[in-house]
Formats: sequence, structure tokens, C-alpha cells
Amino acid sequence: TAGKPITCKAAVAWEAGKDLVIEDVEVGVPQAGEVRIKIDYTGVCHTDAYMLSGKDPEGAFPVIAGHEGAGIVESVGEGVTSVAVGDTVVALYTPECKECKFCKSGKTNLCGKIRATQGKGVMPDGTSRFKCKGKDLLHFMGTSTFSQYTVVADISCVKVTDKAPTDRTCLLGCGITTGYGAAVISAGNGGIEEGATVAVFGAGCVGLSVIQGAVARKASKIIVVDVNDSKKEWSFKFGATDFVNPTSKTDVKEGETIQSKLVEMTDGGLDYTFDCTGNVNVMRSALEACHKGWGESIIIGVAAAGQEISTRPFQLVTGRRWKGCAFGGVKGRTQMGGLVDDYMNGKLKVDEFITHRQNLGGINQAFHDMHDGDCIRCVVDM
Ligand code: NAD
Ligand code: AHE
Ligand code: ZN
Repeated sequence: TAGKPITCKAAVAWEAGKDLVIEDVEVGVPQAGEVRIKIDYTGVCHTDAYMLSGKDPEGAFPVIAGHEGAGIVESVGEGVTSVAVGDTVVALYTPECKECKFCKSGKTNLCGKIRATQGKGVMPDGTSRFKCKGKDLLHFMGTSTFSQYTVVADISCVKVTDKAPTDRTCLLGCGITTGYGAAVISAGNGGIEEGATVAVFGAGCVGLSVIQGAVARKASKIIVVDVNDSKKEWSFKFGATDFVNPTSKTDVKEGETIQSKLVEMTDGGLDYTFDCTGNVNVMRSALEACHKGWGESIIIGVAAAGQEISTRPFQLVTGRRWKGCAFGGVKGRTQMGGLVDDYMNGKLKVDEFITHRQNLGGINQAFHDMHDGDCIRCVVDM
């Protein structure tokens, strides 16, 4: 098929707030520096739902969403040397070119090379590789994994061992890596230190992955804050030491706030807190639950267009720190192999996150399940 467009099935979002429609789409030939991937499996992340709802300022339609995918390289464009036909790859919504100011800074995993076109939903040359019913479809996050075949920039995928099952490693494309990396890379100066106290707000795939990272770093206390009581069992299963439901009158008494409760539980506040909800009020609580002088709060959740965070500047004057990270601070092409090895060696939980499975035709159900509260991750068999 190299050199020819491929017609395959994809879940197309024609407009915001509507169910996805399974359509026949034409996937163009990979151009210079591009890779065409046969997506085997994709996860469904909250960020897909967020963009599809119309709340993402960068969201545009019609589009093929999806950014948590793994599969096999079907063909490559001119000049591609980092992957070859037949390689098993994980898609990277945070690419890594290794040459731009960002990549060379040693300070961030964000890569600047294709960010502008990625944000506009097109390939680096400004055009789309997807066509349906005579119209161009937009790409999403440089990956568009809700298509049986997709085209990505070569810097937007990483080769991994073919021994690792893609119905698991697809989840390393976002949720698990994001939370785990936030805990072991982005927090503090190279991750949470042994003995530190940690609070995780929101125990979805991302929050549970933060717990996993905090456990790996031997945190002394890992308090989970979630409005859904069924997340208590999940949190303890991943190694949390405490669970607080901020809406429970027994957990947070009259006159207390979630932040005052946490400060009281930890002799003055936490060393690290993580927002894994995307709710700006939660982000404030997470910051204010930090210990005076050094406590650090890391924003991971994605908030809707127009939402802003606030707190008294005094919170920062008195030494609390507010920061955030994308993809857990993980450099995809450099560090993904290590995460896959950790998974294969039993050091990184991945299977435990998969609560639901669907075929491509059931992808809308995956989005409904996501909002139900007992779905951690749904893996879609493409
Ligand atoms: P999820 O929906 O599975 O989990 C969110 C959890 O937060 C749920 O358990 C929910 O009960 C809980 N929650 C909701 N409101 C709450 C509140 N007020 N207080 C306490 N808990 C509350 O979502 P997820 O897939 O784990 O993603 C979490 C967030 O992270 C989303 O906003 C997502 O868009 C974002 N995200 C960011 C990155 C990144 O790179 N920065 C990557 C992946 C996901
Ligand atoms: N486009 C949105 C923000 C969306 C966002 O923050 N995305 C995260 C990844 S979430 C993965 O599930 C991200 O990588 N951000 C860094 C980047 O460069 O996009 C908006 O508000 O404009
Ligand atoms: Zn995601």
C-alpha cells in the first residue's frame, strides 16, 4: 500500500457535542518526515471528551480525536529514519524533536517544533492527511488515534519493543505516563522525595498513576481526595494511605474546608499536591493544602476555556509553589522505552487501569462509561 491512500474506518466528530460517527475515511500517503501507523488499540482520555464537548479553545471540527494509541508502522515518508515499516510504536501527543530550544533546554519535555500546526489540527506542512465525503478532516493532538490508520510526524511516535502488547501500552500514550511522570519527574527537583507527604485530588487514571509514582518514591503519606466514594477502594489498591471525600460531612466537618482538613492531617500541610480533576476550585484547594515555606502543587487537570485559577498571593509569598506539567514531564522518544521495560518487568502497573473494552463501533459507549464513575480506562480495539 505504500505510496497509495488507504481507505479505512475512523470515528469522526463532525461537530461539537455530538456522538462520533464511524465513517470510511481516506488516509493520505505519509509525506517527508511523516509516518503512517496502523492503530491497533487506543485508550479514551478525558481530554478527548473535553475537546469533543467544544470546551477546548483549540478544538475545531470536523476532526478525528484520540491521542492514547499504539500500533504498527505501515509506511514512512521520505527521510524518516527513527522508525521503519513493521515497528511497534506508541503515538506521542507531546513530540520530541531533540533539536528545538525546548528539547535542548534540559528544562522541559515540551517540544516546539510542530506545536503551532498541531494546535491547528494539521500536519507540519499545514495540510490534512484525512478526507471523508470530499472534505478534509482535522487531526487532533498530532495523533488522531480514533482512526484505523493515522499519519503522524516522525517525532510524534516512538518505537517500543514488539514484545509489549499494544492493547496495554496504548495507555502509556497519555493517562498513566502523565500521572506517573508528574510524580517521579515533574514534582520538586526530579520527583517526589522519599518520606514526602502527598495529596492527590481526583482518582481517575491520572490520579491513580500519581499514586503509583508516589509509592515508587516511597512517600510517607498519600492522601486521596475524591468526591466519588467508590474511588477509596481504587486508591488503596494503588497504595494510598488515606481517603477523604470533600463532600462528606463526616470527613470534612462544619467550619472546616478540605484544605484546613488536610493541613490538620499533616501537621501544617503537604509537601506535594496534585490536581487531577481539571476543576479550578480544586486547584485552589490543592495549592492551599501545601505546607508553608516549601509545599508544591502540580496542576495536571485541563480546565475549560474561560476558567481561571486564583488564590491570595500571600499563599505564594509564604513559600508555596504552583506549577503544572503536560505528559508528566516525560520526553516521549527518550523515556518511553524505559516505561515499557518497567511495565514488562512488573514494576509499572498498566493492566490494572483497564476496566472496559470496546470495538471501534462501541466508541461512543466508551465516552458514556467514562462519565459513569466506575470506568478508569476503556481500551478500544480498532
Ligand atoms: P477522570 O475523570 O477519570 O478522573 C477525575 C477524577 O476526579 C474522578 O475520580 C472524579 O470523581 C474526581 N473529581 C471530580 N471532581 C472532583 C472534585 N471537585 N474534588 C475531588 N475529586 C473530583 O479523568 P482522568 O482521565 O484521570 O484525567 C484527569 C484530568 O487530567 C482531566 O482534566 C484530563 O483532561 C487531564 N489530563 C491532563 C494531562 C496533562 O498532560 N496535563 C494528561 C491527561 C489528562
Ligand atoms: N488545548 C487546550 C489545553 C489542552 C491541554 O492542556 N492539553 C495537555 C495534554 S492533556 C492530555 O490528555 C497538553 O499537552 N498541553 C500542552 C500543550 O502544548 O498542549 C487549551 O486550553 O488550549
Ligand atoms: Zn489524555
